[in-house]
Amino acid sequence: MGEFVDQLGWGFETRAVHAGQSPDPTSGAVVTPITLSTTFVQDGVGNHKGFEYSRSGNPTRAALETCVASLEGARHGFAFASGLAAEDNVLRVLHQGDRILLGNDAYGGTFRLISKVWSPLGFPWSAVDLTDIDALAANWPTDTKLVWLETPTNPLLTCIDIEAVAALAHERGALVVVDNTFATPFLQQPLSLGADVVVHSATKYLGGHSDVVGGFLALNDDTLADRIRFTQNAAGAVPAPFDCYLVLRGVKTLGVRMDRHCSNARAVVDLLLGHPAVDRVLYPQLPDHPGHAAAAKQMSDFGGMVSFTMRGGEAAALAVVNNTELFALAESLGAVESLIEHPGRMTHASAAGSPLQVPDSLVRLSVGIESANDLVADLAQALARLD
Ligand code: P1T
Repeated sequence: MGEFVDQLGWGFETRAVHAGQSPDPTSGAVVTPITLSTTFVQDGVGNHKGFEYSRSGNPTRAALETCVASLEGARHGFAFASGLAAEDNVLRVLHQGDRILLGNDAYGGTFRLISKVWSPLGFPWSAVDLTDIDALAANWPTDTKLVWLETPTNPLLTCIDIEAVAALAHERGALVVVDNTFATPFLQQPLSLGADVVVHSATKYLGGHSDVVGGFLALNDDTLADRIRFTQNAAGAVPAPFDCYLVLRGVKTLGVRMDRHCSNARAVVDLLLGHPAVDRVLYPQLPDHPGHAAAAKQMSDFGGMVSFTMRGGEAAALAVVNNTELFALAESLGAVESLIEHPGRMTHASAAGSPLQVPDSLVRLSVGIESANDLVADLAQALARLD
């Protein structure tokens, strides 16, 4: 279940629509059925059609797992009830005393999971600058067993050289987990760059419509996959069949949505770059952006997320997020509708006072797929209303 071997050499968009999905043999239905059954009949003990009980495996989930694994170029895919459930599951491959290195910019919930749930259980962690490979090599804690990296990061959009970090980590005996939520497999395939595990919040671009919470792990190593499969079933944080259907449906349009997210983001960046109220624009395509070279090397485009700091500090940032009309003030990202938020008070509030604290003048945009002109006009009016 959830295993993918690319026998046909299909392109990305073809796999997004078809991998793991073929017309239902009983009815001819073109769309993968939502199989609600929790249990599956056995002809004799242990003699079944591949499914026994829906926590262990479910046909709708298997279709999703096969499809997203194929997009990541992975042999194995595992779907979870949320991005954090997927993250929690991968951390369970560690043993007490194993150190986790976390990039010094990451989703606040990932920081919270590692520092407030796993650390008290005996898993030390350190926040590190993953953009400086020489410093990382020189200061490498010898008990490190896992490096957790996001690229681009949430919310500063710093890009990390996956190949360089993976080479160092493997030389020192540590696994590399890449959170590919912001880039998506359409723009970046971390396993091909040496990562061991890819993690997703499927709630974001994979689902793409702000109507489902989900998570995903993709990987190639068979032994590691056996451990993940075991804990997926044993700890049981699996998604419902309907949620799997929603993510599967979203994934079919991932490529076309990402193209529009990227071009709309560029239009928004052009507005922000010239604006007197804006201090710094953070977007991986900009030549002076931290990790621009890594992004140019490992991504096929630069994504739909844009962050910026305001010259007027936190007050100005809070005013802008209140002033937009089309950009909705809300947490989350990666869906068709544009969102705006204040990371310091919202998504990254749990990182306050930590090495992952974000600037209070920061605004984060998830640029949707609406008409670019309307998005630019909305931001322009929101900025113009500042005094
Ligand atoms: O929300 P959940 O599906 O559990 O995924 C957590 C998660 C993991 N990784 C990244 C990079 C994320 O951005 C998230 C969730 N992020 C938000 C809700 C947000 O607004 O940033």
